Amino acid sequence: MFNQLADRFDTIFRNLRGLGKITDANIQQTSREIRRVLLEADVNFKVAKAFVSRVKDRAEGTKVLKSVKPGEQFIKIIHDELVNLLGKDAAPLKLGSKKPAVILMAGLQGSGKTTTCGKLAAALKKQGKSVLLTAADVYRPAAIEQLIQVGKTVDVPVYEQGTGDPVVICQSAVEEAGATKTDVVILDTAGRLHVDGEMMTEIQEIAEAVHPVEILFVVDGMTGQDAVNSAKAFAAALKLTGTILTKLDGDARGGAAVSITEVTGVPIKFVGVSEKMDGLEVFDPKRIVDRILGFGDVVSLVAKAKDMVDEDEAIKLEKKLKNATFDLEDYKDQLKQLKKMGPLNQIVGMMPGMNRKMMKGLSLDDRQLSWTEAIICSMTPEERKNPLKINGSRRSRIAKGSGRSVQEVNQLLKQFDQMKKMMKKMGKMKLPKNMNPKMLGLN
Ligand SMILES: Nc1nc2c(ncn2[C@@H]2O[C@H](COP(=O)(O)OP(=O)(O)OP(=O)(O)O)[C@@H](O)[C@H]2O)c(=O)[nH]1
Ligand SMILES: [Mg+2]
Repeated sequence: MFNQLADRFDTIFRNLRGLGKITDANIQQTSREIRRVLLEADVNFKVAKAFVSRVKDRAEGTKVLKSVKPGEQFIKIIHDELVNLLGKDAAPLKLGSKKPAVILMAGLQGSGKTTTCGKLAAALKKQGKSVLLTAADVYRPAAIEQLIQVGKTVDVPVYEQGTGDPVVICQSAVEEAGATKTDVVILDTAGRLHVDGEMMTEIQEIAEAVHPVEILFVVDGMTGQDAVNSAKAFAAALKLTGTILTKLDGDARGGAAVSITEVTGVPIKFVGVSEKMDGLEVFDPKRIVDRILGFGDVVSLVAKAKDMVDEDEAIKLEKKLKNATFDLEDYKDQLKQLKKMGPLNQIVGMMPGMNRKMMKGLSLDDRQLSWTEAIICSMTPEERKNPLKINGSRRSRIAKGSGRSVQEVNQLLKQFDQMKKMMKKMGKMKLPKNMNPKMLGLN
């Protein structure tokens, strides 16, 4: 997500960092570059213009500050203004106290509403809430069946009446949820072309009939400027409370994300990052900007690790690390956990100091994890406990058993040895914050 923006800002910053002082010429040049980067990333031109002028104003103010590192100051200004542009603070769902809380999903055809209904239901369920999904898309033939499937996947009930009146269906669903003391009702509505006045009227009627606490505009993040235009139309028709940007796992240039908050006046609440039901992330402007600007995103990384890694296991592991009794068996378990967290380049991209340029030099082959695992699996339990025992003939046996080369076995053992030494030194070390690709034998 935002690869292109990240790369470009990286270059601008590299030039800025070297500056001994900020001059008018620097400010002019950097402003021009930022404007170009934003436009190339498909940021709305009005938004880009306003942004650059804010950055310029503030940078001109710092000229007189004669700070020690003016370049760094300039970078901080860009950082802060980007955070402001993206909405400043994370905006969680506000479900209110009335039960059931109704969430209405609105958006263009194919924007990801039905998928996102499932993702939200799964997330709410994880928080201990009961959820009822509602099939209010009665126009597209397979829409109801699709939501039923989604409901099955996340194990949440689906309310449907076949092809009735969507307003009535939504009202009945809310009544049903009231009777069964369900916490949240999520309404999956039909996709519409925003020029379609009839469909717009229908969703307005639904909103009036069931008083949603959240009206979420779901928009395909890949569509760039079109996303901004449709956002305007939906914001005019409905009292939106937030936006969900989907498909940011693709090669979205990020322009929609950067422009849409300013255009709609409502925060981006979540972003969709995969087709799967766990592919929804809370949108936190500061963390996203840190990621774009290559400052790392430890919070997301830890949140991700927390979700995926068994807490007891993590505590056990931490103890072992502290006492340096960590062996290859533990290492193998650790690789398994890491594999669960998702593609490596995504994870490493969240690490502080690991910007995309640096990652390019790193061979982040997910298969590497499996190969390392295969090598460890070919060792005897005794060897895993005590890797020092693994002599030349054992090494070639392990290589044969795992289908990898002796060289790779040697490399793994060497890295593991270095890692243990490092752990002894560090003594007090917390995972996963300090998890670093070197330790995992990835470079
Ligand atoms: N890669 C990726 N694909 C997504 C994401 N969200 C949705 N999709 C895919 O986008 C396509 C459309 O998603 P739907 O959820 O059916 O969209 P919809 O808005 O309900 O579509 P209509 O009901 O036709 O208006 C599906 O193939 C989804 O799998 C996402 O965050 N990432
Ligand atoms: Mg749908």
